[in-house]
Amino acid sequence: MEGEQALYRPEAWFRAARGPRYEQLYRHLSAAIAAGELPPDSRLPPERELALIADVSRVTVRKAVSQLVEDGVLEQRRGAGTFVKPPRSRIEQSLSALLSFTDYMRQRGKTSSSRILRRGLFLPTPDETIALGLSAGERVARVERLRFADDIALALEWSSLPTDVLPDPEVVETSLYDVLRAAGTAPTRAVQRIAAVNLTAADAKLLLLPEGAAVLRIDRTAYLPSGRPIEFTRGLYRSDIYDFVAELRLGAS
Ligand code: 16G
Repeated sequence: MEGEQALYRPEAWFRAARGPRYEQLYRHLSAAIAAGELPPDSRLPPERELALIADVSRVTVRKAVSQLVEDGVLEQRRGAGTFVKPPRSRIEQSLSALLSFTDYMRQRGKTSSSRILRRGLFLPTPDETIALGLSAGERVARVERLRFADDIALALEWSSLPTDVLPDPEVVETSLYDVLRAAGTAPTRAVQRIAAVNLTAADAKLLLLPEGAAVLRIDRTAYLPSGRPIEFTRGLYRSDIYDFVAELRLGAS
């Protein structure tokens, strides 16, 4: 109990001039949960007790705790208290099969959905021009989405395609690959580049993660059988939920 209380004492989390107390307490608890110092199913002290140990007001405790509930790392169980939520099962995604987000989730019996952040025809960036082999003056079709599985925000994706492949980005409602398949322009090969990055404040807000949280960034360039690149998608994927698995064979090149 003593050891447990030390986690909440002001010495453990409060620094003068490092921002509001509720924010510091929130970040501290979030890190303690991520590090396993507060293991799944452990119970937080009741609000009044926690306020006493942490030497803050109950309002401060409530604000930090409700943010963690909103992040999905704590849950309030009626009549029992506030608990660390057990981790979600991880999603394994094969790096050798060319599937879409909707396909992966369907395979796992999950319901996928998307929130469209922006869609339309734009002037391409130099990266898009190179990845898609666009000519000078050509515009690019873009679809920017926040992607959910069973209502949990898992990924942010920015997809760019040549306008003859996707003349009207507005038609992408759920699955981009379903739209391409229907038009006979689904890619058959892709190259992916994977990196670990830290979330900016704006992206963290959308994914309901703390700012700076580590995520996987995957850039996919996908090609038609002719070798023409028709999709460039940059995605940020929750690394606490996703595992990208690659199968390796001796002698294969
Ligand atoms: C996957 C692809 C992404 C593609 C999307 C299409 C990775 C790393 N990325 O998320 O490039 O645009 O699927 O999904 O797998 P949709 O058909 O459900 O829109």
